[in-house]
Amino acid sequence: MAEPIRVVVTGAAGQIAYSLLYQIGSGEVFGKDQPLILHLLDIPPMMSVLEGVVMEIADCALPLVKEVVPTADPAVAFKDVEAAFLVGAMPRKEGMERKDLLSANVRIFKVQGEALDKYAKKSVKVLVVGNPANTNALICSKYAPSIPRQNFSAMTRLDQNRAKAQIAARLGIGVSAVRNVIIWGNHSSTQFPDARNATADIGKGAPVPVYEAVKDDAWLQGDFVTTVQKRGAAVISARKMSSAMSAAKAAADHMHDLWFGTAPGEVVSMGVISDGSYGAPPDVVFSFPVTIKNKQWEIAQGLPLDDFGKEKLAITGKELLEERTEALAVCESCNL
Ligand code: NAX
Repeated sequence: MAEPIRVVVTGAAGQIAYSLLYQIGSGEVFGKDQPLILHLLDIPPMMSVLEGVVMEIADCALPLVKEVVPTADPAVAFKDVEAAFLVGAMPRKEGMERKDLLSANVRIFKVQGEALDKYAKKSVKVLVVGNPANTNALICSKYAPSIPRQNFSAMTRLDQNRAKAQIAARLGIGVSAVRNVIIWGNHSSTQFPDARNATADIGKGAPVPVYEAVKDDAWLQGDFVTTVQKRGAAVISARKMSSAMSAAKAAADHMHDLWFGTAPGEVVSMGVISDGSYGAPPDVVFSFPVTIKNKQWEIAQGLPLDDFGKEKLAITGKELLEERTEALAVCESCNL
């Protein structure tokens, strides 16, 4: 059997981690023959809750899990890790301004960036889930200069999975029959779920473009987009808690694809450092369609983007630039 790899999950006492840890431990992310040492980071007041999570992992009797390291110390949490799920973040509290939220998170992701820089393997793959995920990933990478910027990504896979499920339901087909729906931009309500490049296998020979199969451009550019953009709020309103099971599944999908690559002809969406492709602002973490090979992503080039799409990309790009300006101002004003 292979040597165990060290994998850290932050926010490990929270609700997303509660679903995610089982998926990692059961081999769904890194493979069924990859032993694991799980590092679980949370804040000091959550240590007793974390103890319960550790007991449950033991009680799952997962053969791949060789050791569990619960801690409140980033130096321990990030030591020699090869994969990092940064789930823990400061949640938005009632009456909190975006500025305050950004400021609290800049501090968290600075500390974690520095700890990754100092203690993690240089090849570590870092997935940021905690919101505002794109800008948190940017800040984390800024404070980890010895780790390639390529190795940081932010999660928009939940949005992609939501978009895919909406189209499959509309066409009355299975989710795996829908491919290449793209999420552009920020993981926020300005994101652009785009079906222009997507295909659907509707059981009549080769897959057809989703626009042809749905035959309702107004829906694809209207209700479909807003449903995906507002899905998180809809789940909160129904469940009184934010998406957790689906968020954990998406985090597992994202890291799995980083590890094992994408299928031929398939693109997946993730927030990665922008090189200005498709007119997106450079040097923000922007969700693009990517292909992955040998654990490296590449932005898929040359995909069609109409005027409607370009307009949507401009809106979400502008929001990311504003977030970056505010986050960097926090770094400066606090001498971080
Ligand atoms: P919970 O509040 O259930 O758990 C968060 C955990 O993080 C808590 O246990 C908390 O103590 C811990 N934490 C806070 N600061 C920490 C720090 N500095 N170091 C380590 N741990 C720390 O939230 P949960 O529902 O699990 O959501 C976690 C994050 O995911 C939130 O920021 C949320 O907004 C974000 N989401 C991101 C999504 C995405 O698609 N990118 C979708 C789902 C989710 O909304």
